[in-house]
Amino acid sequence: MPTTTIVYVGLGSNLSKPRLQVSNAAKAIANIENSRVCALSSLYLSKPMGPQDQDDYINAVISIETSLSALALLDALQAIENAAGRVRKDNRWGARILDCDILLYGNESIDNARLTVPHYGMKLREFVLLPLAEIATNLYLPDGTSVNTIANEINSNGMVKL
Ligand code: A4P
Ligand code: MG
Repeated sequence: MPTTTIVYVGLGSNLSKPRLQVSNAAKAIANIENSRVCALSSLYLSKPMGPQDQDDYINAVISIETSLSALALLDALQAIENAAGRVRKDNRWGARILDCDILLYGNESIDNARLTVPHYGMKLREFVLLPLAEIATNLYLPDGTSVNTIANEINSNGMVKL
């Protein structure tokens, strides 16, 4: 029995029917090899972080149990983004069809050219923390931070749970 790891993935979309994009992404993630879905949060409607001349986002967090390495999982998630029609542009934090970010890979801290885990922005984003706290009661980050504590403290910024 290979070792498995619990992974949390943040999903976001604000183009091309975002609700459908996020639910299709969850279905595609359920089909990743050597992995199974543990939980999917509600969908949330959030104000854009970054440039304001873009539509609101649909966000969610999904947890999976996987025996894939973090980089193999990143490859699988990027293939799902590409299949959804994601075009990578230079405009930081601009509109996108689908973003799949690895938030947490077990209790590991990873920092290499392709991957930074925990995700660099997760502690500051209501559209990550609130869906994460919904499906991960009593979760702690590798640095010992309680997800519930920071989720309770963050400004929800008008985000709506759908
Ligand atoms: N990469 C490094 N670490 C990771 C990780 N933990 N998970 C690398 C996934 N990828 C990671 O990613 C660029 C490179 O980051 C990848 O090739 C991978 O090797 P990308 O998806 O092409 O770029 P990006 O997501 O546009 O960049 P960035 O700066 O990470 O964007 P953010 O920070 O994700 O912000 N507002 C709302 N309300 N909701 C949103 O979801 N999202 C963004 C994007 C902006 N505003 C938003 C939202
Ligand atoms: Mg991304």
